[in-house]
Amino acid sequence: MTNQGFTLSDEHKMIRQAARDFARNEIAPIAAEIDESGDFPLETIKKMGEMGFMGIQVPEKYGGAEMDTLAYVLALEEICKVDAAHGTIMSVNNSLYNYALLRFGTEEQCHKFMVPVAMGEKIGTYALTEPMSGSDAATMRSRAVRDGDEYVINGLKSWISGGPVADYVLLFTMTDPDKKHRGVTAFMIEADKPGFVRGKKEPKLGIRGSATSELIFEDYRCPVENRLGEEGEGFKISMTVLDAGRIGIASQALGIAEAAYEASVEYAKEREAFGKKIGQFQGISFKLADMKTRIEASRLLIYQAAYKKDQCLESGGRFTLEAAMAKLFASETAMFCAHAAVQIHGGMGYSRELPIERYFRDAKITEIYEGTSEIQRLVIARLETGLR
Ligand code: COS
Repeated sequence: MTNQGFTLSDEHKMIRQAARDFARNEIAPIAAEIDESGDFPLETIKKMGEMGFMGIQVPEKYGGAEMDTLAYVLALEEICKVDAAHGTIMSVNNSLYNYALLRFGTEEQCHKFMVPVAMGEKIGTYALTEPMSGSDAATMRSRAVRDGDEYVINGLKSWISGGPVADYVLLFTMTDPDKKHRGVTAFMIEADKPGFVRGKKEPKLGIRGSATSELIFEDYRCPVENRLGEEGEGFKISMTVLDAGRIGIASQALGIAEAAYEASVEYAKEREAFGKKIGQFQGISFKLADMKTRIEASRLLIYQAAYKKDQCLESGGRFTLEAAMAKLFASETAMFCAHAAVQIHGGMGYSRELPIERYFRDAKITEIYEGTSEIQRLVIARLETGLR
């Protein structure tokens, strides 16, 4: 959505087409391969950086494409339509990592930590979750203790996207456990420093190319100048940034849903049973109608959230509600469409010869990470009723 209502600008159409072409030419040939191997696609991510996809909203002075959130969601949707694993990497780097630096980083921090990530030369990631702290994000056990001009960090982070390869990590950890969520502080971590250890790589159902691992901190010494924001501001930073991340995940879900839908339409028009195209049976055609309707509803929620986010950049307000609604609806749509696509394709939907089963496996995570569907419902209901 832009000032021109539902019409996309030429710039928006251009980035969407560029992402579509890139996904078809560069990502499609390796999508099944990285799903099988679980290898992080460093080469294509570098090329995506060169295309401007790793810093879409980052100002040009920091090596980015300096476009708006709508441009970001349009490009991300196209990438995810072909491969959700590349989409996760793009989403984490753009809307969790870069956005945090843009909102809360100093000039020096932006130059040091954001420029190489926006250009696709380095990988950034976001580390909030711990083994005993997922939805209840404020209960983390990792600690940072101030020692002169440094903090000494110890603890374990889990389920970190890009953990096996990340060069920089936006880490949330406790500096004052007595203050609960107000005792969380954010730090920019450099992976090549002593005390940073990559832990076990997670064997996963889907988005397997976006490798995920634990990160272990063993007396890691972080200079004070690498603290993001003030002591105790970390929880708010983590939540503010997750609002942006949720718009990215919603777009990822939309891309997966569309891929599942388009394949299903083609199959319904080709495959015959009982002397008819299967799309002529209501059992199939009504599924297609429901898929299409939910996809378009998701798109509108995502565009609304993107628009609100850009408005908030100027006004300083929050887009928590819009982001949560977009993520909730789009992720459940992705699961609905992937489920229907497998059913429409029958045995072929279950076979690894087609990407349908991959869409099904990839869709599930969108209902879990960056806030489960249950957390999105909780956020929406709390904001609407004021009750807790
Ligand atoms: N933007 C800015 N600030 C926010 C915020 C947001 N979206 N959400 C909460 N806050 C602030 C609140 O305003 C409150 O501030 P004060 O310190 O001034 O009181 C503070 O954060 C604590 O908020 P709240 O009391 O609502 O925290 P809860 O512990 O009840 O938890 C939920 C809130 C459950 C919504 C939060 O923990 C959450 O989103 N959990 C899911 C985490 C997640 O998505 N994990 C995935 C990690 S990435 S894969």
